[in-house]
Amino acid sequence: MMMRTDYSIIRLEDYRPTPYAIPRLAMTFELHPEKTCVRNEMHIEPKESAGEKPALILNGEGLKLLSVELNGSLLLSDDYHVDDKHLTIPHPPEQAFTLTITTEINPTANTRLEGLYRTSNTYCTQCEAEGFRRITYFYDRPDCLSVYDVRLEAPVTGNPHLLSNGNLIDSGALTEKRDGSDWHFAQWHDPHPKPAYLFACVAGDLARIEDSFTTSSGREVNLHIYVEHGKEDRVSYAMDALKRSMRWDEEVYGREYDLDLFQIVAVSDFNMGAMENKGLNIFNDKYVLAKPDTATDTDYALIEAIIAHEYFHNWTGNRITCRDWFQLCLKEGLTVFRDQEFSSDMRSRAVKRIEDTRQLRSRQFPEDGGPLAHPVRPESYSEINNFYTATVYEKGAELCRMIKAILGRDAFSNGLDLYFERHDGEAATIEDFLKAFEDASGKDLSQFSLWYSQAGTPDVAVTSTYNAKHKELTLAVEQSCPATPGQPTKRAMHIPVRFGLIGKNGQEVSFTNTRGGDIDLHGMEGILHIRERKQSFVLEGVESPALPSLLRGFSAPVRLRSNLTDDDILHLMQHDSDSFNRWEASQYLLIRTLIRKSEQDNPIEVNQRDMTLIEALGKVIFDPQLDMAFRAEILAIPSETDIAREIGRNVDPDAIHHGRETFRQSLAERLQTQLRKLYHSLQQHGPYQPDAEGSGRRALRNRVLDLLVMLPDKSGIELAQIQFNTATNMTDRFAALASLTHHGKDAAKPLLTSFYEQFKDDALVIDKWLSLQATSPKSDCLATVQSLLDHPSFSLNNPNRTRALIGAFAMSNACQFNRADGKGYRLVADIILELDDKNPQTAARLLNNFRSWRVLEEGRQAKARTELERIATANPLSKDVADIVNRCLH
Ligand code: 0A1
Ligand code: ZN
Repeated sequence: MMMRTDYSIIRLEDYRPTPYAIPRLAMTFELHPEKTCVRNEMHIEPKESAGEKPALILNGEGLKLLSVELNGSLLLSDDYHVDDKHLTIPHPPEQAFTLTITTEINPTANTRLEGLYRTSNTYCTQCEAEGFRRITYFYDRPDCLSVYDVRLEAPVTGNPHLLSNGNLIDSGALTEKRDGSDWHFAQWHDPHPKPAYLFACVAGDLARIEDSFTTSSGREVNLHIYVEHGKEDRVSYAMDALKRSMRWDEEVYGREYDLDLFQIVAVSDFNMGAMENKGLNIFNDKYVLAKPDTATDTDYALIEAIIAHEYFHNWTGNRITCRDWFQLCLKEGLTVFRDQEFSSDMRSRAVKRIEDTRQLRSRQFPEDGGPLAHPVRPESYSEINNFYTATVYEKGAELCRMIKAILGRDAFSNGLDLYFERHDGEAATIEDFLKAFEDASGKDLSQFSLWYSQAGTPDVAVTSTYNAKHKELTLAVEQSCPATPGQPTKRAMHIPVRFGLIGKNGQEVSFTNTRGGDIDLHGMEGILHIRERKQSFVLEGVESPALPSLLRGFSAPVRLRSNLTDDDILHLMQHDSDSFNRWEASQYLLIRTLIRKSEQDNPIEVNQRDMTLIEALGKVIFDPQLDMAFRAEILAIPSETDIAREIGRNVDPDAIHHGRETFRQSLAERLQTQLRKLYHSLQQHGPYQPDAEGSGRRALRNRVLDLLVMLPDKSGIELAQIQFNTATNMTDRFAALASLTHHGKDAAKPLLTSFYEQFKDDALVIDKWLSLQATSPKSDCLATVQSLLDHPSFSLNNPNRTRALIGAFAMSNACQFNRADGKGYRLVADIILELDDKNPQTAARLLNNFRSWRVLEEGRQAKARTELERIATANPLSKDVADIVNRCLH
């Protein structure tokens, strides 16, 4: 098989600073849909004064070069050379100089959505990671920090708003008409030096919603959110989340906003979730727009988290940025950690931790266990866009959480303050970050730093034995980490395991002293600092036999095994004082049961073990003392992907689906009377509120409904129909429709039609409608998806539509994507190949869904391989897709 392997590899060890600095630049954009002219006047200084001056090599791609001027004089083409990726000046002046480059670009033809592009008649930019080089020639790398002056010029009609980073300095009409129309300009100045990836500009006709925020030191900041006209009534939640984020960062991290203006623009064509450009965040409109009848509770929670995430980047990412893209987790891991903490403070901490752990296990663990595994700080890449991954983001956040657990809250906070103090205005590294914590705490993090360089999910096995005579409990621990691409062997890591002891009576059991290893004690709890491959920790003064409740709050991103029996775990599920570990115990038992069901010829039979688990689940679900969101989490039975991951090899998705459905049916049948009662008792009174209490209640009620719909007597179907027709919010309407659709009920069809009719002009709601149909486990799903590709509401040109239909099918429909006949793979591969030329970043993201193909049974593996090879040999093929497919096949 011929595969393209001619893509260059960038390595961390090859990092070299640039020989020139560009401390400031002045850009002028003459905006035109097909021929935008960009004049870029750079002040350039050699870094070393003595000796022969090296060549100046600037990045640039897809640009039409109009002119190059040096200190105001036009350069002849002999004085520089240009290839498809660079502009080189072999002999630049020895002293500081001004280089002015004028280029022409075509925003309308830009379907990659990197650089300057058009979305719904608005000009918009996306420069992270390497989009700036599609606007002008520059040092397009994060360690080149510059002060930007930006002038935007455009026709008044169609572009009343001209936005860029920083503060608006001047604006007005241009005296002369151009092409017969009136033009105007806006001049922006951003005083904070920034790398090119944080540059942004927007021009268009949008609605502006205004508010303001007074910082803790008393400065007034104007807040502007721009959305498409007609969507003004969907901005209030995002604005409120922004103000809460600003306050929280002041109160918890002592970080104040640093400009007079903070702007957010919501656009409908965007490759990712949002972008933290300095003072001008650009968002996928999915993560800004919400009102109760179009957005679900999940949408609201995501909006809150992403608004916070982008805002928090102002300090962790913008004020202190990354030296190079290998350090991406420096900004992303830390900022995810901060947004997770913010959401925990806004909502239920325990439930947020459960959600984040679930997410980490379902998205990051498969990445870490498959062909795309890479360290949190990778050491090489061919396409950086492919490294915006769950490992860099979510595992990166876990590493920050572990640092906090190891240092303790105060030393962690001092360490961060020191990091801000030392590196404000700089492009930093992971070494800088860890050093700040070491210096602030006096602790040695050198072994801990392996978490940044070793890929793979460590395995921790714990054997607990109680010695009644000595009143001692011994925890014998063994750690290992599977091989990952390029890393056949691993060193022992520093793993913090938070734990407590639960006695036979369900009470917490104390311990007085410890031996054998480093253990921090906090009241009835402790943290084991596992550092060796094999190690025994002894807890002394344990008066009665006790069970260890291990890895509380998922204190380290590892797989834990122990010698606890199912009965022990059931005991923890019922009595653990740590609610996270009660949920964890339920998950463990459920997964074991569901694996067993998937292996049985007749999974319908309910044995004593199943009954015990069902009763224990019932006790939690029906316990009115417990938080409803927590009860809903217990009722969210592990997904088919979770079960497949635990099985790990020779996976048959149909058997998993069948086993899981039968167990859920048994659960519904055995608990039906109480479930019905619970459903009715959770009815909404009063107006919809997207807060923790309201969303917890709806989550619990809708999970109950989903079980009731499975009952053979059709009463659940009727409840779902009534709920759909009488719902006062999208959460309840959509949940009812989802249950009917996914259980293949005939009643779904007319409701799907009426839903479409009601919302057909609302693209974000239509995305839900597309996803719902694409995630049906029934065998007609493939044909439905195929026909939806031709539906007038679908377009492959829009990333949200593509993800809603094809992304959802590949990521969240284990049975149908992994159909035994291979037609699911073929459909997704066809789309990847069609999309590759238009939008390689989105195509490569879709391809990620093939990453676990080797855990499947042989027949499916062969079908998946055929499609991967078809993609690998396609010509031409983008670097983005080639990188992922080659790694998947190796
Ligand atoms: N830095 C942004 C997300 C982002 C990442 C990559 C992009 O293009 C490759 C675009 C946006 C964030 O973390 O929110
Ligand atoms: Zn981010």
